[in-house]
Amino acid sequence: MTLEQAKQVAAYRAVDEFVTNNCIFGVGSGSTVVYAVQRLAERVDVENLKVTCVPTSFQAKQLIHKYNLTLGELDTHPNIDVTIDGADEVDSKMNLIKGGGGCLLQEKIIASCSKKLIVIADYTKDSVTLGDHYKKGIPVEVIPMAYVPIKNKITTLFGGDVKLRNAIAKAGPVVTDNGNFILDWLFPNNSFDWEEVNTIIKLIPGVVETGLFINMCHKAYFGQPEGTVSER
Ligand code: ABF
Repeated sequence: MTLEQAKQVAAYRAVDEFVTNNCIFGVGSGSTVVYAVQRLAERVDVENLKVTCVPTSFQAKQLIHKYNLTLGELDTHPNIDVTIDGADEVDSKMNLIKGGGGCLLQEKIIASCSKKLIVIADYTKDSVTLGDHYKKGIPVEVIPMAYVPIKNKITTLFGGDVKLRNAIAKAGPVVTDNGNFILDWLFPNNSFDWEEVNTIIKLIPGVVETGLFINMCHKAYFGQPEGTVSER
């Protein structure tokens, strides 16, 4: 089984368990979520479900349109029943690193408005501690004019290295859906209290959001190499 198939089985399981008629559904971002939206579209078609989809990114909004699903927004649907989203890493305490795809701010806003956040991922995202497998660090979305002082403050406070994320095949930094930059903090060890780290980084002026999702994830599904799905 390929990694793509592992993503697909996790996504299908989550949609089948958590999406119900008349629910308000938060649509995550990334490649695994594409399978969740495909499955949702099948179910809407076959079961005639009514589901309102609130996107976490421009990509998610495009997916909602592509599959002719009903688009909602927080202005009209501020209480979301369930959000299904990907992650870059999940630790044994259900702490998440998210934002490898650059959509962490809207993902966190939508997660914070959801009764349940369900993570879908392949088995490579399943870790005991953050950093076991994911080596690209913790994303931090920042106001562009402040990226250098924020970078310096994070390394002074916690060590490690902080890199401004650059766009692939294009000169210049990645610009998020919200017009901000992303810093990736390559943390020096995995013995941090992540809740404390998240609070401290968020208090630095110019930081908009971090990719640390603490105490937000209700359940995670990991597609396995042999085609099964493990859950936590
Ligand atoms: C989003 O997409 C992000 O928070 C995370 O960075 C990424 C996971 O992508 P994929 O499903 O492609 O691994 O959920």
